[in-house]
Amino acid sequence: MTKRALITGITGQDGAYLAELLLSKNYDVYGMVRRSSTNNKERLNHLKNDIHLIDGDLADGGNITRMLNTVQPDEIYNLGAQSHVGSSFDMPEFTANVDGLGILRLLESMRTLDMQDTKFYQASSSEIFGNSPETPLNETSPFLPCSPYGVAKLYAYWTVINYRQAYDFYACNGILFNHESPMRGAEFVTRKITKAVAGIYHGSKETLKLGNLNAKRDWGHARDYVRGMWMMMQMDQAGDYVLATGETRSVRKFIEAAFAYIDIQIEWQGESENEKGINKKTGDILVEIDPNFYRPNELHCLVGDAKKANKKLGWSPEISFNDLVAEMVAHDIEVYQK
Ligand code: NAP
Ligand code: F7E
Repeated sequence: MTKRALITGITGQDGAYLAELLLSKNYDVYGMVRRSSTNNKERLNHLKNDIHLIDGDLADGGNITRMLNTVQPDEIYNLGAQSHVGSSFDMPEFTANVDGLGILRLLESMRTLDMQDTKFYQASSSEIFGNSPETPLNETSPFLPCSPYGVAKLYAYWTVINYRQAYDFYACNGILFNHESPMRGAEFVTRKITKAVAGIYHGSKETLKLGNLNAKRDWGHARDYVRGMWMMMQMDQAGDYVLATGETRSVRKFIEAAFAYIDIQIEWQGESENEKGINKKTGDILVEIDPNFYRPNELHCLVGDAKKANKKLGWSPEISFNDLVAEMVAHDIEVYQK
């Protein structure tokens, strides 16, 4: 029997990789797409003839109920979100509505439509741990979110658990640490760096302007992480799982790795707002600090422990940090446009 999956956030990085994975497993794939006056379907260009797209928005409950009723999915993957942590400080109410209440709308629609046999995946996030005192972080670590995004995702996390306990839904939280790819949005730090490196490779004289270089993240590849999402949905019982690589690196180290791919060695000079990344060979300034990219509250260090996912799902990441950086820079060099 062909399974039917519904993906919210299908136009995003993970949505595109997940749609690709599910199609390869012969799923019938449906995706919710927000109305936009510009093209928000670029990541789906290669899949557009194989998937069904439905207009919708996580802020509209009636629309969600009608969509679920029409599609009658076997599996729902809720990836839709205002996913930028920095922007969540500027738009806390919008972020709470979509990333928090959006999940409630989906689960309430499932309850109203009596969709007991439909499995539900929630894109939870390592941001719910915030500056937790534990390291590495696992499913039992304390939650101390330190951004409006993290707070909204924590509301969603507990809502999933509540519906699992109260109504016996198969609903799981994938607590995913940062995952990147050539399809990552350009406003996230990794892609911002790899795009700038590609520009410099092609002769651009612009410097790369960034905020806090000392923040550390556990960066994996999105392709590995969507495989983990699917695995969570194939179990007999729903659960909550951390997906992470177990390695952490600073933004500064990511910059060094990305420039190393084009044979540039970065030397750091100066401190805090005056710090600069210099091309060791030529003396050119390539990286500068712009305090506009500092956040009102920073999550300093993330490193995850994915032992539970490894033991119960058999999941482990396959793509290394160096291969991730290489793939992203190579891609941006190839698609670079002035
Ligand atoms: P992304 O590239 O920013 O994609 C977000 C998706 O959500 C886009 O398709 C976007 O549509 C859609 N969306 C935004 N607001 C919506 C609304 N009101 N109604 C319906 N859809 C809406 O994010 P991603 O990196 O693929 O992440 C996927 C999910 O995992 C998100 O929930 C994110 O918070 C979570 N997450 C991501 C990471 C990570 O490192 N990537 C880690 C942990 C958790 P448009 O294309 O129209 O903007
Ligand atoms: O920032 C620092 C910034 O925006 C990473 C989302 O997918 O992962 C992501 O959230 C770090 C932060 O990702 C710039 O301060 C410095 O410490 O790439 P990011 P994020 O905030 O970790 C989690 C797990 C999610 O769930 C989210 O959806 O880099 N940083 N300079 C900068 N960050 C940005 N964006 N831009 C800069 O110029």
